This record gives sequence, C-alpha cells and structure tokens, in this order.
Amino acid sequence: MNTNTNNLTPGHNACSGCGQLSAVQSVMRALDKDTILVNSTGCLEVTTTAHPQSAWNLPWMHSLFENSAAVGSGIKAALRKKKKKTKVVIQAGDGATYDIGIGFLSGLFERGDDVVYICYDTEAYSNTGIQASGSTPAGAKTTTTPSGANEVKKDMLAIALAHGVKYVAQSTAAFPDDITVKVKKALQAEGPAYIQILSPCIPGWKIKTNESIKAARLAVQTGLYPLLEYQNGKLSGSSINKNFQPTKIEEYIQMQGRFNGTNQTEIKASSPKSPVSTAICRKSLCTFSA
Ligand SMILES: Cc1ncc(C[n+]2csc(CCOP(=O)(O)OP(=O)(O)O)c2C)c(N)n1
Ligand code: SF4
Repeated sequence: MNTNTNNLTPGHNACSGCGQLSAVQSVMRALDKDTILVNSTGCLEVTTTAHPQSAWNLPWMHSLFENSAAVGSGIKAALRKKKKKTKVVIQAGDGATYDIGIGFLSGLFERGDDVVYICYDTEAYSNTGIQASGSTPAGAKTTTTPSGANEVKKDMLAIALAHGVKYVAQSTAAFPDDITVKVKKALQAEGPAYIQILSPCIPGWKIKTNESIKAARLAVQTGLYPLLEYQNGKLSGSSINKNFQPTKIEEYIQMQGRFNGTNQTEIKASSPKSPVSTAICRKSLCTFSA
C-alpha cells in the first residue's frame, strides 16, 4: 500500500474526529503528484483552505458548490489539448452531489470524461449547520427535518450505473485500505468513475468525537451501507462484507443523537430500496428487512 500521506497536511480545522477528513486521507494515499484536485464548496473546502493558508500539497481548485463536475471536465479538456495524462479527482459532499450538482454530474457521466468523482457522504449539508440532503436517511433529524426525515435516501450508485459509468463503488471511513484500493482502481478505469464514502459527521450525527469510525464500521456490519464495487456494470462486491457477523441496527441507531425518538419502522425505511445498493445486504448481511 502506498504510504504517501502528505497530500493533505496537518493544519486543517475540521472538527475533532471528523469522519470526512479520515476518509480524505485514505483517498490521498492513492494519489501521486501528477494529480489535480477540484473541490466543491463544503466542509472539506472550508476546513482545509482558510485564507491565506492551504493544507493541500497537490494542485487544488475550489469550484462553486454545484459545478465541480463541470470544472473537472474543463480541466481534463485543457490537459487533453496539452497531451498531458495528469489525473483529475473531484471531491464533493452529498449536498453538492445528490442535490445541487446532480445535473453537472450527469453531464460529466454522459460526456464520458476521464475523471474520478468522490462524494464524501455525511448524509446532510454539514458545513451550513446540518440541513437535510437527498442522502439523509429516513428518520434522521436535521435542522430542516426536526421530526426526522421522511424520504428514503437517494440511490446515487444506481444513478451512476444508469449512465453507464464503468467504475462505481461505495465504502466507509472505517475501511482505509478499501478506500485507497478503490480509488486506485477508479483511476485505472476508462471514462468517469464514481465513488461515495460514508463519512460520519460529529455534530450532524450527534456522536462523540471518538465514535466516527465505529459508526462507519457499524454502517457496513448492519448492511445499511455495504462496501460495494461495480466494474463494467457487474457487482464484484467486497470480501470484507463477508467477514463480518451481521449486526442488528439498534447499536448503530442508538449511538447517534440524530435518530433520537425515531421508531424502528422509519429506520427500516432508511436505506435505498433499489437492488443496486442493497445487493449484498440482501444476500448476507441484512438484519432488518425480514
Ligand atoms: C449556490 C449555493 N448555495 C448554497 C451555498 C451555501 N453552502 C455552502 S457549503 C453548503 C453545504 C455543503 O454540503 P455538502 O455538499 O453536503 O458538503 P459537507 O459540508 O456536508 O461536507 C452550502 C449549502 C453555496 N455556497 N452556494
Ligand atoms: S461539521 Fe461534520 S463534516 Fe464538517 S468538519 Fe465537522 S465533523 Fe467534519
């Protein structure tokens, strides 16, 4: 495993225990210096680039909240013109990906630009004080869903696959090597690649500062957020899923203040219903769907 950890240096001002920043380090380990990063507005951008400082040790560009996919495409087009093979990696939160930037992302998938798009999924708009996004699971309380969200989490993997994206994967902040391997594979894939990483947010999930990795691990063990990988539209899964004893969702739910007062029926509705994101969950891990 590449141990290059200096692409994102110490000195950022993310919350102590932030799951997103842990996940980012695992992504950075997969990248060499011939890479350009594009970052949507959001916690990752705000906490790593407090003017006039920057924690990034790679070329890094801030886009608008919504248009990182278009900015990444533009950079790739300029690189093509100059006959350069420099890699382009786009980073964005779930609000930017599932909601405000979804049209730009769809355009990127459709054009087939050779870039890697990574969504750090905190299941809310974290940077602006925890509003619900299309990724917020049913039952979760946010400032815009004070009694708990009603909608089922949008299935972005299914949306990416429907565009014919050749490398589509899901991981969580609890599995650094899984993330690094997937990013390396995404870089090798032809055309665009999409990876989303569940990244627990301390104030958003109302967990303790030492609990983000535990929450990210339980999300996999419960089958709510399995480690998944689709190559050329085919599910290849992950052997890590199979190594786990299925865990009931109660522990995952009870450790998070955002689910306080949420009943079991709402929680059972909280994961995507399409067969794409629940494929492995149904086969081996799902303790809640019976
Ligand atoms: C067009 C526009 N609308 C709203 C905002 C305010 N805004 C900045 S960051 C942010 C939330 C970002 O949420 P997400 O993409 O989920 O990233 P996170 O902060 O959770 O990592 C919002 C609403 C903005 N910058 N631009
Ligand atoms: S608000 Fe959440 S996502 Fe943002 S820095 Fe803090 S823990 Fe990380």
